[in-house]
Amino acid sequence: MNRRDFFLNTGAATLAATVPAAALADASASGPRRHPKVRTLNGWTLPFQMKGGVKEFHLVAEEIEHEFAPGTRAKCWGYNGSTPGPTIEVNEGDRVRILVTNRLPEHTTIHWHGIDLPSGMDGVGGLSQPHIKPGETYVYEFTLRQHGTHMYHPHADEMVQMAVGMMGLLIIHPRQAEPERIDRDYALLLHNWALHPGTWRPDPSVMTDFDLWTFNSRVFPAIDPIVARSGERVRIRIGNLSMHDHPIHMHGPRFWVTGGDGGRWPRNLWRTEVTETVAVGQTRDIEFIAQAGDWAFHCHKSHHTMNAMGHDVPNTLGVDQSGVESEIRKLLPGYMAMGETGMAEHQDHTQMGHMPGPENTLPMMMGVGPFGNLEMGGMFTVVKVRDDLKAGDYSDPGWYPHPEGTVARCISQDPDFGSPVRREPLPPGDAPMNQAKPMRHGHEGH
Ligand SMILES: [Cu+2]
Repeated sequence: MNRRDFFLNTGAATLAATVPAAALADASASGPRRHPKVRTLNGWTLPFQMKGGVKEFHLVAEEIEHEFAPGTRAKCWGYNGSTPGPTIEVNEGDRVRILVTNRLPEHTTIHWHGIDLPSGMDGVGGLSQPHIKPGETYVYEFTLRQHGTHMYHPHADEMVQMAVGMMGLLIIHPRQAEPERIDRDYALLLHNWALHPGTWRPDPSVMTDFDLWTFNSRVFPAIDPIVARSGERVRIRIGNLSMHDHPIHMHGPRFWVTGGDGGRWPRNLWRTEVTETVAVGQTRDIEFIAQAGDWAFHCHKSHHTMNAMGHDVPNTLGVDQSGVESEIRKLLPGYMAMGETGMAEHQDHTQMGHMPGPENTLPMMMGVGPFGNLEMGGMFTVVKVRDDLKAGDYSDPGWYPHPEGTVARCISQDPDFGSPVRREPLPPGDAPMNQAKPMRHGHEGH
């Protein structure tokens, strides 16, 4: 049995012996807390005041200046100074009162997505309540009769207000302790933004072709890592209020899909997966036993791990542009022919300052790791698991120190190396591609 199977088969038993005592001792108003506090990547949790047995929260809908990553900011709308708004973390059985003050230039409401509540508290402007006009404060009050990963967002001029960042997470812990103890509980909200290159305000009219794809309104490498100690049980809660479905993929250990909008599923409904699609308007919880290493965690739609790029450019892959570049430069000074051998050179150019992009616009690819460029942006972060972390230590442990002999390495630089079995090439056809020059090996520079 290898290490991975060992953990998958005996994870719960292993953990029982390693439960950090600090997590058990943490007490809340409704008795001893058997779960760690949810950690919203790059985000925060809204404090409340206890008033006559009711947990009272106060959300403020307002315009904010938001940073997607150093180098790109925008005028967005959010709650209490941030997008996504602060996470509301409560317990099943709690009575909550949520004040909502509108400091936007137009009316709004808040819909408590997936919450079982009186119809008049559901927050659909015009249907279940009057709109909250600029300057007004409304109050919502209900008792939580469920648990799970939920969300909140406006239900008034929804297309605009969500496109510019108005959303947040609402997480309800179950009344009963969960049978498999969670050691670390992370949460993130998926979104997309049409922040066109050189502009400062997301464009709400875009339906599919977005510039930025975000975890909690941040793009890689400005997204916090997901940190854990080997053997810990980690939950990641993922909500999606974007315009696309996102197949969220994790490298390393397989995970179980253990719940979603409906709360934690009975164990016989759990699925072992390596990718789980989180559809628009859905939430999914995944759990895994942490395994030492640096593991990529990202949306598997490859355009969703890129930042701003043109989507209607001609395909230059395999096109020899050597004669064209100087001609185009007469019309477009600084034009750089790219893409003949692929797009990887893009990050080299932007990092060397050869290709300054439009103002307020991130390069398409970013992130530098211990072995070079990661060529990623958007919905990407790293699950960093170490053997020697303290319980509750969430600080970035740096890059993984791979044990000797466990890193893929170069053994030849000769393209004719060895005698791999290859299929016979197709006989020449009539297509004009066979008259074109063959693609050159390597990168000969510009
Ligand atoms: Cu995606």
